[in-house]
Amino acid sequence: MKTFPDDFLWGGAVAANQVEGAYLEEGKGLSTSDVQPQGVFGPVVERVPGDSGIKDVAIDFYHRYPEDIKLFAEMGFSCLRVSIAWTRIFPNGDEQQPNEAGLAFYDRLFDELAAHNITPLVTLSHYEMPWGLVKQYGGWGSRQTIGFFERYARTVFARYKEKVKLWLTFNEINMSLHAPMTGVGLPETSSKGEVYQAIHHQLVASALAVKACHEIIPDAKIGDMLLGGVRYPITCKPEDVLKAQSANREWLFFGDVQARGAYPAWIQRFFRENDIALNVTTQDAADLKETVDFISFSYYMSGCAAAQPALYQSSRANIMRMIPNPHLQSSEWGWQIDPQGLRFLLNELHDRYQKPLFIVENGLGAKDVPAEDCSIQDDYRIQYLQAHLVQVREAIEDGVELLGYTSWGPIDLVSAGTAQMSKRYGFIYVDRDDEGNGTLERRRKKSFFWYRDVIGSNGASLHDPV
Ligand code: BGP
Repeated sequence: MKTFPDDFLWGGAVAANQVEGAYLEEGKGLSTSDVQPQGVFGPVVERVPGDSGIKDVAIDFYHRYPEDIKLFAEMGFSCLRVSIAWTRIFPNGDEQQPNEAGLAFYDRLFDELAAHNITPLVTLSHYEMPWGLVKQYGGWGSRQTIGFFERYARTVFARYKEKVKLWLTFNEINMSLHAPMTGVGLPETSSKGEVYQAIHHQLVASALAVKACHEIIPDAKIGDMLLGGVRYPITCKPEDVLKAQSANREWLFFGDVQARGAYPAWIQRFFRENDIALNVTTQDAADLKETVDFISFSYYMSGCAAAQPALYQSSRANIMRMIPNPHLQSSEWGWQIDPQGLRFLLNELHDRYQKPLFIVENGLGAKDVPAEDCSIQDDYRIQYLQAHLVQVREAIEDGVELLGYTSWGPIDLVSAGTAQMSKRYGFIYVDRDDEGNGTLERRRKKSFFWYRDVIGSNGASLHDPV
C-alpha cells in the first residue's frame, strides 16, 4: 500500500493578518494589510479614528489561539504554519529596539503549540509589511528596507531559536508582479522596472535572512514560498507551448534566484526588451548566493497560456491572468480545480531544484451553509482535498522528496483576495459573516473528522485516484 513518509508533517496554514485581529493591540503598528480593507488587490484606504474593517478582529485568533490549537491537536496536526506580524515586533519598521509585548505574544503561541506537539512553520512576511516603511521610505523600492527587514529577521531568529526550526521568508514572493502594494509596498501604478527593482531588494533581503537563520539557528531549515501558478499551453501549437514556458518562468524566476543563487540567463533578455536596468551591486550578487534549504509553495489551481492575445480577453480577472482550461471544473470563485496539476508541479519543482519540497497551502474556498441541526456537511471540500492528496501520494511514489502538507485555512479566516469571511476553507467553522456579525464560535465541520482520519492513518485512508 502506498503511504506517506513516517516523519511527514501534516497540518494547516494561516497568516497573521487573516486570523489574529487585535490590529492595534499591545503596541502593534499598522501594516499594509490594515490599510487594504478590501484585500490584496483592493485600494489603499488610510485609517481614520473610529473606522473599522473585517480584518481588525478577523477570527480573534490573538485571544482564542489556545482553543484553536486544541482543535488542531484533536485533528492530529503535527505542524501549523503561522506568520509573525512584522508590525507587532517593529511597529513602524525602522525602530532600533523591538516591541517586547509583540515578541511575548509569539512566545506564548509557540509554547502552546509545543504543549500539543505541533511543530511551527513560521513565515516572516505574509502579505504585509509596516505601513510606516511604505509611507516614509517607499516600501521595498528603497534599499534601506533590506536593513530593516534583516534586523527584524535577526531579532525573531534570536528570540525563538529554541522554539522554531522551520522558517519561510516571503509568502508567495512572485505575487508582487500582480499585487505590488501587497508584495513590495509599491503603488499599483508603478512601472515594471520599479517593481523588479523592489523585488530585487526583497530577494536580497530573503537571502540575508537565510544567511542569518543559518548562523543563528544552525539546526533550522529555511525555505522560500512561491505561488505555484502552473500554466499549460492552450493547444499543442509550438507557439502556445513557448508562451506557456515563458508564463511559467515568470514565477519560477523567483525560485531560480532563491534556490540557485543567481538570476537566470533568460531574464536578461526580458529586462532588455522591457527597458529594465536593475541596480544590482557586486555585494548583492554575493548575498544572493545564500540559497534556501527547501522550496515551499501554494497550489490551488492551474490555467492555460496562449500565443494569441485575444484569448486572454475572455479570461476571468483571476490573479495571474490564466486562460480557463476547457477540461476542468471551477470553484465558486472561478478557480480551476486540477488535482493532477499538483503532481505535475511537485515533479517539475523536484526536477528543477533538487531540494526538498513543502506544500504550505492548498484548499477549496467555498460557501458553507449550516444545516438545520447546525452541522456543516462540506463534502465538496473533502472531495477537493482527497483528490489532491491522492496526487501528492503519487508524486511521493514518483520520487519527490516532500517534507509536509499544510492545507490553507484549517479554520475559517478572512480571505486575502477579497476580504470575505464567506470564502471558507476551514475544517472548523467560525460564526462570522462578511459584515462582521456573528459570535465567533468555532464548530467542527464534516471535513474535520475526515482530515483527522487521514492524518491518523498517515494517508492510508485516502482512496485511489478515480
Ligand atoms: C494565497 C495566500 C493566502 C490565502 C490564499 C487563498 O494566495 O497566500 O494568504 O488567502 O491564497 O486566497 P484567498 O484568501 O484570496 O481565497
